[in-house]
Amino acid sequence: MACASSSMSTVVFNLPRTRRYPPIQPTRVWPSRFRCSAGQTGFFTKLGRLIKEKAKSDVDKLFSGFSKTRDNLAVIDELLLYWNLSDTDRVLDELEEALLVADFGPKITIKIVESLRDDIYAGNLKSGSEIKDALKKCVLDLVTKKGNKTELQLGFRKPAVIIIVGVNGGGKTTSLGKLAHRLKKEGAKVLMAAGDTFRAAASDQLEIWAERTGCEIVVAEKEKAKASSVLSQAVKRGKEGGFDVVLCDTSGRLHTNYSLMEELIACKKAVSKVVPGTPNEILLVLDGTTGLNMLPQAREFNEVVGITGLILTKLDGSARGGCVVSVVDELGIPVKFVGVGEGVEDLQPFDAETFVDAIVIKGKVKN
Ligand SMILES: Nc1nc2c(ncn2[C@@H]2O[C@H](COP(=O)(O)OP(=O)(O)O)[C@@H](O)[C@H]2O)c(=O)[nH]1
Ligand SMILES: [Mg+2]
Repeated sequence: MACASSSMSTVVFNLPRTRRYPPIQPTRVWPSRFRCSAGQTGFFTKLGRLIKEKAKSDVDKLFSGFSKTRDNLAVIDELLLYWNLSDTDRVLDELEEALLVADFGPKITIKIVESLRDDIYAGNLKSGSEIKDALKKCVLDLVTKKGNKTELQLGFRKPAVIIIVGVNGGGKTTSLGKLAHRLKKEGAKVLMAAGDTFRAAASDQLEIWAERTGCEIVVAEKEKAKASSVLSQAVKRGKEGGFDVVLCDTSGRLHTNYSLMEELIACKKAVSKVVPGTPNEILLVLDGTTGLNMLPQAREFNEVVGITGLILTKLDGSARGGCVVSVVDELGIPVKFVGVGEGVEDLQPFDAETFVDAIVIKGKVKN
């Protein structure tokens, strides 16, 4: 096992971990013309785009992931099926309630309902199905207007660095593992960095994901190592070992804990010293089951470290999928992935149109 001391005498890293992890399934080999080498800009752009395109072809997962939210909104179809002009106010009141229950939030809900009311009374919407289409368009506009950069932006230098941040238990480590799987499937060479040095079990959990996905991992040998040192060593290893992407896990932290939030700034600086321009992405993991309660923490994380994208997890267990719309509208940060289960395939690239279909498609409104 090759060992290297970090600049801190107390911390020893395994570089690289010599255990060989069998991949859970054969990885697809990237055609050689797409192969990444430093300075070749096309690879990362294609990687981001390809991962995003999969979202359109893999809609079933997204549909089942949002089934609880869709069930919540199914009442809209019933309402619109029997809509007529004299019934408008009652129907819109009920629509308002359905949107609030699905956690669209009061601001967005009022925006949507009032826009529909104006269009109905102006004579622009004349049937239930026209109202439903207008509703879908309204939601789509809201998610795309402020958050349209849903593809991973990995820059052009190798390795690209992604840091995953968020509160405890939100799904950071799990999402990192699933993301590694996606990137590997597209032919990227992925290194994991166990930057959650707070809990002893945290790096063990990430090691299991390394094993499942066939990735190499950098861990601190001693407990309570500085996260910034671990990440810095990992990015060095990534650079020397010809890795395409380094995925950095971090400890869960409350957005109200100032010193822990400062640690994230140190992590950011540490990786940018090794590869200028990194981290390319700082992805904030938000637990979808908390609905709109996630907004204050997202704001704080964004102010301290500058979040480039969101991963909304556990949407499979939540009927509050409408919060996606409010989060994007309030923060102006794109949702890049959604977690729809605990399996390795259960991280879906976020696609706005598929999302809107997944939450409000149910049945056809005829009139
Ligand atoms: N149902 C479901 N569970 C998830 C999802 N993402 C994570 N989890 C579970 O949430 C729990 C906490 O996840 P973990 O990755 O350890 O959170 P961390 O503390 O932020 O690193 C674990 O039991 C995960 O399996 C998801 O998208 N759906
Ligand atoms: Mg974790």
